[in-house]
Amino acid sequence: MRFVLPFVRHVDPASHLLVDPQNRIVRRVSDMRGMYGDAAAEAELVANGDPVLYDMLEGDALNTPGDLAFCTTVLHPGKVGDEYFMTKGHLHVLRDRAEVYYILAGRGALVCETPEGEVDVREVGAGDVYYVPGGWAHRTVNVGAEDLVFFAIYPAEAGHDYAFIEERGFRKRIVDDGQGGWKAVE
Ligand code: M6P
Ligand code: ZN
Repeated sequence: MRFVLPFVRHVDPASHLLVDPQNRIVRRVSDMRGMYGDAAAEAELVANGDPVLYDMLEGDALNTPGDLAFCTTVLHPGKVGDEYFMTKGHLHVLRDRAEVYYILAGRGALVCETPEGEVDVREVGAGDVYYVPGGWAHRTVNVGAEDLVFFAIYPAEAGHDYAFIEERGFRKRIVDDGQGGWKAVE
């Protein structure tokens, strides 16, 4: 068995950003075609600048079973129609692998669902630790006016399975409640 050496990385306490990420992934509205409920609003945004929804700053690409992967995600504020900006959401390829989110800034709604039909929606803010058990698809939604920034830690071998979400979506959508807040709708 070979192990990596211990190491230190840095998340800037002011910006909350992971310094010198190994990889950066940017997702725009066009990367999530068909995932928002309002197709016309989605098409209009794509045609008008195709804004960035979120940036993922990934730490060291460790992929040996037993290793942990980590990542800072910056999810910007905004809406597609009345639906708040969100991540794609995924299950883990290895279904029983869990994940921890530490919320660094902003306000979010975390939507978890199982393929069997259970649903769990929580509001979180800076300082909250959110635990995603194995078997739950997870999506993050920015329900605030500022960037939602969170640090995620998960087993390196877990893998991202987007097919389930792309095929049938999440049951709950997080939309503007018309009073500056949010509500979950079917
Ligand atoms: C978190 C972690 C990452 C994930 C990212 C964005 O940082 O869960 O593994 O990639 O959020 O989510 P998604 O992959 O669903 O776009
Ligand atoms: Zn995950």
